[in-house]
Amino acid sequence: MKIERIELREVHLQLVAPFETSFGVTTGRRIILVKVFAEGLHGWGECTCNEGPFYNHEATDTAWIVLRDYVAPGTIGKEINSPEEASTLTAGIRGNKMARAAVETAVWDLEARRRGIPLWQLLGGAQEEIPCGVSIGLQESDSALLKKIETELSAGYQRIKIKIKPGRDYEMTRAVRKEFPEIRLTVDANSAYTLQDVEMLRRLDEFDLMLIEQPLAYDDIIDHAELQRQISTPICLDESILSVEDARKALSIGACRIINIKLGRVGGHAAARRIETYCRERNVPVWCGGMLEAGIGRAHNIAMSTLPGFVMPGDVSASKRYWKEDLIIPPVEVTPRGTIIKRSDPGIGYEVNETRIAALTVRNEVIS
Ligand code: OSB
Ligand code: MG
Repeated sequence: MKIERIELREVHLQLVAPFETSFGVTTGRRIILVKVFAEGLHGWGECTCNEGPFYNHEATDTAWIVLRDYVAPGTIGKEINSPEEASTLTAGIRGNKMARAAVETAVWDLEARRRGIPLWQLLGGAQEEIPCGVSIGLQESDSALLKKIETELSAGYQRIKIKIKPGRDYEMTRAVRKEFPEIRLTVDANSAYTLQDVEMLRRLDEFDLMLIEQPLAYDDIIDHAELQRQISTPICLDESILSVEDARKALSIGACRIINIKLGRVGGHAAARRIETYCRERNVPVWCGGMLEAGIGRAHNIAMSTLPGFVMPGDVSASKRYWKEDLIIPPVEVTPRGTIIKRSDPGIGYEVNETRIAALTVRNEVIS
């Protein structure tokens, strides 16, 4: 197969509620969608970078340039025998994996549609139902947070993740644990701490957390290994893991015991599956992280989460938690037991609402 042309679109979508982390507040998304064309068919991908370079180095505007000037020209017109080869074509690009993953994941969707099978099947996914958790941003007050958690638990979600940052950590987590003594609970610091904070981080051991996500620097594994020696709560790395090589190194020095896999951060389905396999063979649990994706990115996350190594509830939740109306039909829905049931339609398994996408598009460009 040869990709003949790639269409980029930027769409603007308001979140139903602001989402606050240790690195900032997001009220609306500026999302790049990618549509790849070959053999009279097409596939869809979503670039999962944030608006600004605060989660990692990528941002909507820089990703647009990397996609337009490097990823798309490097992909178009080249013969590939499988979707795995899509990322080989752009392997010369350093970093910018979210931009590269947008095209890579679109090629997987296209290949699945070409074969008339669902993407999860093409990837080798097996799980029928995906266990779901929610990621809850920092709230105005502890009582607002407790209320939010109550709502998500009533919806059936199997695991609650709360965001922490210096000054909003020990006491807040204690309040949550006191109110909900039995729930599966995790915390995510998005790199807000250093080894100077080891005392507070060790006190979080009191709360029987499933894991603490990326407490230290976004590009670190050495200090995480030191921290893991000093706390009993399992460390889960997010920002630090960009490849299976990173996973191997982090696990070999004991920097984490669990890995969060995000399609964009690692460069697409092929890399995500390599990490999943590496971890599964070593009994290291993985789960699917989220980047406040709209429907196309969400559908790709669901397909990936059917792989057998995804044994912990992911940050893959219902469309309505994010958007008044999603970009796919039907929206992603979660069962009362806190699962998403995979779909059997070809490709990502959801219909892309092109009318709605057209209405929300602020710029588009076709590269051929
Ligand atoms: O660290 O997991 C993270 C959102 C944006 C950037 C980073 C993260 C997150 C989330 C939200 O936690 C997960 C989601 O609901 O999509
Ligand atoms: Mg995280």
